[in-house]
Amino acid sequence: MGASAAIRNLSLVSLIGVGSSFAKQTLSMSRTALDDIVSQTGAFARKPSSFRDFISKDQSSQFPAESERYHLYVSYACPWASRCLAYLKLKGLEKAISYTAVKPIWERTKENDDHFGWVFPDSNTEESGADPDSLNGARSIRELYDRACADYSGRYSVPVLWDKKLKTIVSNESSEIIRMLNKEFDEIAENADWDLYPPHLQSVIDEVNEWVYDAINNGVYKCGFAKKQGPYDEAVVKLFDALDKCEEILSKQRYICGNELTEADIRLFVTLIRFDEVYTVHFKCNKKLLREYPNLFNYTKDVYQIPGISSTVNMEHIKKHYYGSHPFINPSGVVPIGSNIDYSAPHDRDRFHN
Ligand SMILES: N[C@@H](CCC(=O)N[C@@H](CS)C(=O)NCC(=O)O)C(=O)O
Repeated sequence: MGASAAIRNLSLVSLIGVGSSFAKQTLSMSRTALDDIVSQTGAFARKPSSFRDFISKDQSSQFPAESERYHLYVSYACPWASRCLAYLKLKGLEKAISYTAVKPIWERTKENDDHFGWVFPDSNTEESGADPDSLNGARSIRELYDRACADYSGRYSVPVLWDKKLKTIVSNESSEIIRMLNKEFDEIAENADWDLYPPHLQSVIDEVNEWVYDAINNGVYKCGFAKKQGPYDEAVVKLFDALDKCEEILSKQRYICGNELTEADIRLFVTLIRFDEVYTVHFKCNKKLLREYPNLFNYTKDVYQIPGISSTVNMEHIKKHYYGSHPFINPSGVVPIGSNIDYSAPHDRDRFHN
């Protein structure tokens, strides 16, 4: 399997200052993103993913690219999982790689402990957009991790890229899964020509990814999960500086790395699409709304309207998840009404030539 035991056996950091008794109980042993809050500083520090194998076009490799061999477990709520789903659609890999979406709100994953996490519905009709795990018959994402690694002690996160043949997890790191989907399946992909990480733009994409990840993708979580004013202040300033920078770049070109769509756009998009409905309120990212940035707002509509992308955005799951799964932020679980923005409305990005 190749993933290092050291990474898997992540030490657990306990939470302090959790608002409700429910949350205290829930989080006392859990291994969720909330455990990545450093108790002394109150800052959110995301831990690395555990399963880091790679599917290769090389048919002699341990995980060769093959049609119908791999399965992707996702949550429509999760930006990291959604970027993998976006690749599945863009590359035309839906027939080759099957997928299942979990229910949006975390539930107890075992009767005899306090962990809350991703679970599957019992039937196809229980939760629109979510399906039972017809492949492995698991009740939770946790169960899949436990099957793949008996002494697993990391987080039970999505996405999970599952190998049906070896019955294990290939990868739970979305930034690496999207690289596999981009090129390794090109013998099978319906849209093999679409390269979102082309050699001539790789250094620009890497550079953009770095600051976008730190300040925006992970930045919203640093704002939302901060337990003290200092780390929040630092993260929120960095976030809006980075959004201002994007706005400036997008006033001159259609996409974030030039006039062609790249990986960096998909990575940025999954955060932007959640911004006004969730991050503004739930994660306290309220210095400005996304729709107050003309270029960023139109850009978000532009990417949303690329064929296949809108099917990866399930706003009901997104809202239910965030507002309903973090009781220490929103103890009542009440979901705010939001502005129900129509991202399929016309945009002005055609003014740039690509
Ligand atoms: N590094 C991972 C992060 C994935 C991640 O944090 N997923 C969240 C949902 S947005 C999750 O599943 N959290 C469950 C948990 O932490 O227990 C990736 O990019 O694939």
